[in-house]
Amino acid sequence: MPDEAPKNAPQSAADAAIVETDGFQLVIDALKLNGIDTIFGLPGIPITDLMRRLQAAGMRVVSFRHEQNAGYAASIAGYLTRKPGICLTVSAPGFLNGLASLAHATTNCFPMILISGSSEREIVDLQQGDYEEMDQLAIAKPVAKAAFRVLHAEDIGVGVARAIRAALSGRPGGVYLDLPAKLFPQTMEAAAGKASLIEVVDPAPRQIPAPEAVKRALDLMRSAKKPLIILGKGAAYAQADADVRALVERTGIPYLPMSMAKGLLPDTHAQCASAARSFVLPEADVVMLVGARLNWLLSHGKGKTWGGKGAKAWGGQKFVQVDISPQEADSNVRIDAPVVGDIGSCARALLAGIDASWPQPPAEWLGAIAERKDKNVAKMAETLAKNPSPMSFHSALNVVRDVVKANPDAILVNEGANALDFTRSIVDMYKPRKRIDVGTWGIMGIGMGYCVAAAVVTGQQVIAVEGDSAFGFSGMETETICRYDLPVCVVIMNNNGVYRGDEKNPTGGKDPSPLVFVKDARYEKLMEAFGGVGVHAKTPDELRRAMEEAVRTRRPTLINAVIDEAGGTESGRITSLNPAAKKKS
Ligand code: ADP
Ligand code: TZD
Ligand code: MG
Repeated sequence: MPDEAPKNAPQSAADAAIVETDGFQLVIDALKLNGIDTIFGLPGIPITDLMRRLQAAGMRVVSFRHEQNAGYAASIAGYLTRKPGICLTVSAPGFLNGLASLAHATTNCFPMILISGSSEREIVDLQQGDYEEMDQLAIAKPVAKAAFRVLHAEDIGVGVARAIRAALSGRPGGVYLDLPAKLFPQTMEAAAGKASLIEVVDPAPRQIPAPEAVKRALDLMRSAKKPLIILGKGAAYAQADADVRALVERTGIPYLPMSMAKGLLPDTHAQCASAARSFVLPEADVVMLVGARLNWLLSHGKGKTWGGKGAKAWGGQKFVQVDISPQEADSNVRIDAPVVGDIGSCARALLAGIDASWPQPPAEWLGAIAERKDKNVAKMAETLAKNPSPMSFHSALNVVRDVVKANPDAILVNEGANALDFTRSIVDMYKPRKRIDVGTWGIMGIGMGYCVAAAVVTGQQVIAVEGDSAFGFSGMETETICRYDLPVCVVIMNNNGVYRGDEKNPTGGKDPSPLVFVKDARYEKLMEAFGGVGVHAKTPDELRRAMEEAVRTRRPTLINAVIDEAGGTESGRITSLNPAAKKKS
């Protein structure tokens, strides 16, 4: 009875699909419109269908075994790509599992969006006991750079746009986007829905530094007798690699890379002062920080590390700080020349003021550094050449060092205590953003999530060097690595425990020490359980063969490298922060 139908009524189910859209589709369309192509998450009520439909819409959807790992994956995907990494979780418990990664992203200045489904607002607010009831928005706020909730389908475009802009602009960070279950089935007219979406224009606007700030910084650097540049992971994130390198090379100033800035210039660069770190920090007179904060990782710019007489005394250095956050300067010590802007714009502005008349640093300073470097490198070479049985951290990492050198495009994931500190100092990096690790907090648990994300977003071989304790935090994701058939080679530095494996229960009781694990655990069987390759490596030769094979075949591989259980020290290299170790010393 076509005559009786209203004029604008759909003629068929297919037509109805064309004129109407729903909340699910609008979320997908909003993300796609903004170039999001990968989602890390874990399904369940109310986002199961969202994950299915994201995949159906052509997105890469990577499904994890625990939300914390999906979240860490999203955070590092954001760091590696400068697009917000997306983590999708269910409500309350899934959201809470993802929350650690949201806080981690904010702390490390990584752009990430945690999107969680949530329960019915009215019931949550009256605390009437909904399924997975929780006021997630309120809980996310203190650890997020920004947090938003969308209640109506027509606001999805704005909600996603605001989340993306908040994650990427200025100092990047973690953003929370709360999507209540009721939002997804809401329908609206498709054309109006499409018109409501926002493609974010210039989400990370350049920030040009003020000319007078640039001049102030250059004048200070020029006057230095013992200048030093410190490169941080903000500089690596900025992807202004050529300009940062030109800044270092044209000034001729020695530089220290922070952990994740290793490789921004090759660690083998003549101006790299890593091997003389404990000499250059207290000796330098003017220090330029580029995308690095003066937090605990740099002893807050004070104390003995910096030549201060006393734990909190200023060492007398002057500081230039190049950073996108105007609030960062003076956080710990006086910053004499803050340069506020994005690293690329700042590096270019500084370079414009460095001409042929720029004085190279005094030969005396460069010579003193070279001397320390040579001595320390020779000492290290001697240690690396030893071949004890069982393997030491050094003899095992000597192999990793060679394999990374032969595969400079591989991404190195690293966590643990001794397993972290030794790797950082022994394994040279050759290219930018190839080393990803525990970051600002020194957290355990980033390992397998980082491996998955690095392999998925870059397509490169991933090599993870993991403490046996560190690995345990995310070990189940070896299944994820196998399921997606990712080129990940995990090397566990297995010393039977946290820091070392030889601690005893002081009471002589049956329980083991809280710091040790099952002796000689066969972690490699975990990878075998899911169809990957497992190797038990007791010598450097066995380790080398297994790593070379993993890189050649790109198969998921776990190598259980057996390390002397008495080889580590408590807290790795950060004994100064450990009250127990302090007491002992
Ligand atoms: P590291 O741990 O390597 O020392 P931090 O995480 O402490 O590095 O510091 C990174 C700094 O880089 C932060 O202060 C952040 O504001 C800054 N930053 C991040 N992205 C940019 C950018 N694009 N331009 C300038 N500064 C940036
Ligand atoms: N929990 C979290 C989330 N982060 C942490 N940093 C810690 C606990 C404390 N911690 C460290 O700082 S390192 C470490 C823990 C538990 C593990 C060290 O043991 P490992 O490495 O086996 O990973 P080594 O090589 O044995 O030192
Ligand atoms: Mg260990």
